[in-house]
Amino acid sequence: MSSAIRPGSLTPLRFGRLLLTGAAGGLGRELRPRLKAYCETLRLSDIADLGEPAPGEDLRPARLEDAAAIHALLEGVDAVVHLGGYSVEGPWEAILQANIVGLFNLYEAARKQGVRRIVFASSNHVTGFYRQDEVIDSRMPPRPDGLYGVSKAFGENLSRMYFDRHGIETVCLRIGSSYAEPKDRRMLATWLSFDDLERLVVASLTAPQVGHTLIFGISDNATRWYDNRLASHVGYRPQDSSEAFRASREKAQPKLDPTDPTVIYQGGVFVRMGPFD
Ligand code: 15L
Repeated sequence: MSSAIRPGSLTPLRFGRLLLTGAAGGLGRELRPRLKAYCETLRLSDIADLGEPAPGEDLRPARLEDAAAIHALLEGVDAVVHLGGYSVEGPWEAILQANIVGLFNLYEAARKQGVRRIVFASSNHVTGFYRQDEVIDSRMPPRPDGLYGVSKAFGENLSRMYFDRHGIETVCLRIGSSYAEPKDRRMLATWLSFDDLERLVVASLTAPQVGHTLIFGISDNATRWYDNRLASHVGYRPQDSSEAFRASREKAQPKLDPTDPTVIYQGGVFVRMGPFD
């Protein structure tokens, strides 16, 4: 990891070349302009259109299931923010290729190319079958709420193995609901503002030692389902809260059915999604 001060800037350069996958997705588009301040070159990859490169950007379209392409993608990279993959519940084959085969390809490429730090977009759906009246931390066993959650639990285990066997550090972000605003009452607990997303990713990239860490990606919300005390070494300090939206979201959803599984469990509607008809 090279460190230098960009001439005329107070922002210290932390990386020569930083790779952001899934750069054309919702969160990728938010992070793309924000991560530029932390590297000399920001390499961007996705299967969707990445538009035109801005100064300091290196566009590299690639399919995660293409091992040779992913090997080349990681050449010369100092660290990876991996948002790429299938990001919701869906058909098993699509999830298998992007989130299982694709993640193996990414970690094999990291091992062979000498990449030593990865920030992996996991999800709250790894633990979606815990109840909304429970507070969980990273010691609790996974309780994935669907095939997407299972694939993210696989990613957390794969990255754990690559740390234990090969010393590649990973912070697994169990991202809640990262949008401009919380969309419903459930998101009063799961919301992650875009500014806090940036804080979380940068802390995960720059913390001196992370080993293999699981951290819940949430803002400083009053409704607490997640306890991040075991990840305090990451140094993530959220500054936003969903409280500002409570009145409007509770007004929009005044009554919740306490027998509805999407109200009982933290995964919300994901607990009844998936190809299980
Ligand atoms: C996720 O992991 C999804 O990627 C995102 O689109 C939201 O559905 C989020 O979970 C959520 O639980 O709100």
